[in-house]
Amino acid sequence: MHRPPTAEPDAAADGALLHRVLREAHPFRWRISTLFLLSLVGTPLALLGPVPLKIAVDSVLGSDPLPFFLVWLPDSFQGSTARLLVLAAVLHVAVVMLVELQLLVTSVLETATGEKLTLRFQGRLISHLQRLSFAFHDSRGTADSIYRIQHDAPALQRIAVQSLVPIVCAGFTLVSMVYVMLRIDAQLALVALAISPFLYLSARTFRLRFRPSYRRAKRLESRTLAVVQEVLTSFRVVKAFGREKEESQRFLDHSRRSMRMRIRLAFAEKAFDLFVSSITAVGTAVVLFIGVRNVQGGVLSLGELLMVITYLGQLYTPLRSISKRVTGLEKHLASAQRAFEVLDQVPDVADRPGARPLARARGAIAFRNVSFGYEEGELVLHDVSVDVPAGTRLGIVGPTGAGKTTLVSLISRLYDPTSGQILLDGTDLRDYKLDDLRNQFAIMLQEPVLFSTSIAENIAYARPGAATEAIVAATQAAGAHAFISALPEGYETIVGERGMRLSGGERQRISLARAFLKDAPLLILDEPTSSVDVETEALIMEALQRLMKDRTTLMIAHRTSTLDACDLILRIDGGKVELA
Ligand code: DUT
Ligand code: MG
Repeated sequence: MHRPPTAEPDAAADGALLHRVLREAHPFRWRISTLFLLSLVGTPLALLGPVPLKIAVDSVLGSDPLPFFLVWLPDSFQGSTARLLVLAAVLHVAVVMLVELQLLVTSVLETATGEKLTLRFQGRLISHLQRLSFAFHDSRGTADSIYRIQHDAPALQRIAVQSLVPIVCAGFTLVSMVYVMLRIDAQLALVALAISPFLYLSARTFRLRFRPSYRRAKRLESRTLAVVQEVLTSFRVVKAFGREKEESQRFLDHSRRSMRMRIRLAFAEKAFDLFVSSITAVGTAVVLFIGVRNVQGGVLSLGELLMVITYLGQLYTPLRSISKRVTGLEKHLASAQRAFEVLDQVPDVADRPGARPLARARGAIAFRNVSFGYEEGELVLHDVSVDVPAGTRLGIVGPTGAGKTTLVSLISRLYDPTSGQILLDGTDLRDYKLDDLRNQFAIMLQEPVLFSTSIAENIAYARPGAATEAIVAATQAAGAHAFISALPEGYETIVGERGMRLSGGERQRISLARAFLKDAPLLILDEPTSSVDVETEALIMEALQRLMKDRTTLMIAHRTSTLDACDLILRIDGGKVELA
């Protein structure tokens, strides 16, 4: 159900995709319009480019009058060739500087707009990914999501800013160049334009031929990233089993495949460029041929021919850039589509319309005929009905794999039941606002997860901005203060990625301190003492006795010593549940 669509999209889908990109770019429409206008200024600037040369050749060396747009100059200019030469020289420098200035401003605005657009889109992706279910992440894998955010999302700016603006501008330049050329020499202009159908056809062929390859290249690259991620996050296991060589090999195998694909595509792109340039070169050659004949025949002045040739370059530049960018668009559309696929995933667990707020729950939990399975047709829990009055300390026992963790995951809505309902204080969990609901729980996971920051910040994760005194108090209550204080840097010790610089038992106690700090009405403890010795267990249980006071507690445990603290024992076996 979470597989990306495998069918390759057609041209209509490309249109829809483009439309969607433009909708994302809508908040930036003013910046993009400004960018567009700025880029358009490039056209008249480009038209001015060959004018100094024409003045020098036709008016300084020859005796033609100045071009029409310079007729306002005083007559003293018209008469003196020396002054005209200076004019041509100054004009040249001025035009070059204007062109460069325009390029500078355009490129800064382009980068700023593009980056902001991407950032906003990446923000949307990451918040959406966080709303998606575990089921989605389990089936898709984190590396693929990372790839989509980091490498696919920027395609939006490549399309909306770096492709569409230049394509439209090039279109304008093209039209004005055609107009200018037609005015100078209609025959030459038509000859020059005769190549455009070839360009169009070749661009089309290229797009159709390579569209699937771009999409495949993206898939290959994201899979390679998945291998890297897997190897590095399971580094300990890899080392412990001495499999470094095989893992490197696995990475290289994947990498090599995407490398080959990239080389093939790079070759195809450059071959296409070569083809486009050859076509325009043929156009230029034909114009040169006819143009020289026209000069010889006295139809065209030498200056005009030079100007035509220069303009021809400027006519072909937008033509070439349009064909290249249109083909480049294919690569970016492939990425954009992958990024949009993330947004198209509907969160399994979401706020119902009209969900109600919840300040602090009393803590009565009731399961009503709850069944749940991770996969369709494979139920882990069958028709569970249990009442847990507020303030109960419920111990949960059962063989491994029975569904204990699953049961408590349902209570904090990490998953929703396949059928039946779970009530908190008499109301279906799904009728509460999700954020409010999750705030009611302090959860201590079976495998404590820490972030690669200081111990203090890890504890404060339960309540961002908590005062140091509160953190220390929670830590003392959790029986972790002693070992933390003994560390050289105390609470400021950086725990390493996923807390790897601490022992299992140390991590468990930090996680317990989090639960103390959170001070939530419901407490969920998944084997809180599984990684500690008997002595520490006694310490933690003593701390827990205090924490469990006046809270509804669900504690998964195996040892009877731990379960002694509970009022009620729930036994899970074979998906069935019974109170003992
Ligand atoms: N299961 C899945 N997908 C998951 C998690 C678990 O299919 O994401 C399966 C594995 C197992 C069953 O659900 O067959 C119950 O798993 P759970 O983690 O709830 O078992 P447990 O009672 O907590 O076992 P343990 O004592 O080993 O923690
Ligand atoms: Mg478990």
